[in-house]
Amino acid sequence: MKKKIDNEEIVIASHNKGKVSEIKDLLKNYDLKILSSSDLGIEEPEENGSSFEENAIIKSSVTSALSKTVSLSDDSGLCVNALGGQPGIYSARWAGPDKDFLYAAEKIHENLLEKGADDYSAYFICVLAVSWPDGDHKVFKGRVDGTLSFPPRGDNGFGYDPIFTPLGYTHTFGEMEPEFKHSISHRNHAFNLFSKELLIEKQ
Ligand code: ITT
Repeated sequence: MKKKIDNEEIVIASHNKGKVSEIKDLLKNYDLKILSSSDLGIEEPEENGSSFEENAIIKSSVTSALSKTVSLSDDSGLCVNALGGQPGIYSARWAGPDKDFLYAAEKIHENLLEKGADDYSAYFICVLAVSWPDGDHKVFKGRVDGTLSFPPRGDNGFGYDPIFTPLGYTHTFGEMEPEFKHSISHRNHAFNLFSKELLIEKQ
């Protein structure tokens, strides 16, 4: 079994500010020095895997090898059932080079309208990968189910949050207080598995 990650440096292998801020918040009760790829000038590796797991491992292993510290990555995305799970691992790419998520949301809406879909169900997936400098790694997966609605609502969160309402709620993630979203999100579910196995809470 892998040693717990405690009282040490950890690099979040991400260039996405929204994600980094959510992960920092989730890590706040642990005795860790948290840096991100951007802080260390580590460039984004090419995400050429064919699954969330493969892409998460690419990001954490490259970052751990370069930083020589433990690295935590997050590969996540929105899967729309009526679109056969798209955009899925291509969620960031659907927003184009300008990372315009209103454009990506519109593209999803257009695709649903073109199909004449009446099923607007969707889910977010988050795979967290932890890599150690010795080459070892572990992955943890979380999911949250919900429904899409258009036009987008709410300025909180990031990415597809303004079009996603989790099951059992009436507000989109974009309308929820960040702390509340963090407590029910796909990222939180993956994080709970990760923290239970590998972290020690501060006394
Ligand atoms: P890094 O690879 O640098 O971490 P990225 O944005 O390229 O950043 P991904 O490849 O994992 O990350 O793309 C995931 C996309 O899915 C992300 O850009 C968001 O738009 C979307 N996404 C993931 N989690 C989300 C969340 O909690 N709320 C809204 N959108 C989310």
